[in-house]
Amino acid sequence: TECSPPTADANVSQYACLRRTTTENHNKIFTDVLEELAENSEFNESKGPCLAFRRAASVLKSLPSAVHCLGAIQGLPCLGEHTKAVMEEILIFGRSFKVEEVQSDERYQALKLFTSVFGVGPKTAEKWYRRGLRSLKEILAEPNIQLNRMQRAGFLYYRDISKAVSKTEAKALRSIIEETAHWIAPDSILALTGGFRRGKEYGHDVDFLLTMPEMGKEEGLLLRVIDRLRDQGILLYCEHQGSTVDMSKLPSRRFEAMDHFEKCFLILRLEEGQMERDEGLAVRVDLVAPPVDRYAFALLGWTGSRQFERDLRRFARKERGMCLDNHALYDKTKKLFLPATSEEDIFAHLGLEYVEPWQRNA
Ligand code: 8DG
Ligand code: MN
Ligand code: MN
Repeated sequence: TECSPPTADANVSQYACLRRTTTENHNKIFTDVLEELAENSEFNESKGPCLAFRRAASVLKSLPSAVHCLGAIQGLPCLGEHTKAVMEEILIFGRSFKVEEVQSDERYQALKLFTSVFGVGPKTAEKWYRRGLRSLKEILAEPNIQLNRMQRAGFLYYRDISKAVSKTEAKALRSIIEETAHWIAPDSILALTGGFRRGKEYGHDVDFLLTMPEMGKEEGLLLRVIDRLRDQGILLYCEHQGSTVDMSKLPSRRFEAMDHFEKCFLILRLEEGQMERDEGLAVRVDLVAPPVDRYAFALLGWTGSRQFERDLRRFARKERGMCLDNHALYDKTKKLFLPATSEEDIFAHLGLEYVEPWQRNA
């Protein structure tokens, strides 16, 4: 068949922060497979291949149309030999044998299932797999397994929190938390972040930032909000982490490292009438409380996507000699921190055109 002209003339960047990626993905048949292969590589601790598959999927998500032949991806960045082989299978057979092999693998199935439980990471999942455990039922029936508090909540609310949260439900939660925060501090600021800020219709959780317009006034606010949510009877689970922000430190290199803001990982209950469903629903909520002078960095960092954030940091480091994380931007040449009161400021410091949140679905 005749090949459509290469997409490559669009001059697609290797950096997600130089691409615009909306939620409209024209190449889902490829990216779903590539992301599954990335996850499998992650389980096998193959960091290189994992990153390669994620980058490839991210590039394909940014394309304005579907790829119909291999010629169309010529010259695109981040598409290696493995990725091209997978894409060729899908183009010719309509399916990927490589991913089917992964999907039928017992270890992959078990690790995917175990890590779908809130509080269970790849390390714990691997440990359980090595003990011969294969199902969630088996884990709960195994007397020698000590679950921590988060994992117990993960199992207890598994049915609800493994379902996707809708935008309507996210907005209902936003109203509840905002009302609670305003009841405590009328000038407090609550912002929806994460996938819903990027315009996604569904998410695995709902992410918020909470701050005060005056520096230092945010101290103690998060704990009071949590107490109030508890009093209202909608707090099902709370893991609170105090602030460990140390501003003398340079921005961290490792993206996967958690930031140092005060935060809590919650499970909240949405009641009937607050959503489209006919029964109550347990929902995962992340609530982060940065001081206002860090707000722009926190907002940029928590809006995601993860791939967009990774590339923003990589771009800062490789192309600008700067170090970016959720707290700050540091210019290594000038040896100074670059302040910002908005996301636009940060893009400007980096010499990047502003990318709207809904264009960051890399
Ligand atoms: P989803 O919930 O719909 O699955 O998508 P998401 O909203 O994009 O993912 P997320 O896992 O909720 O993460 C939102 C952003 O927050 C993402 O860009 C990564 C960022 N993030 C941090 N620190 C941390 C952290 O400690 N844990 C998690 N889970 N995410 C973090 O900056
Ligand atoms: Mn989220
Ligand atoms: Mn989250």
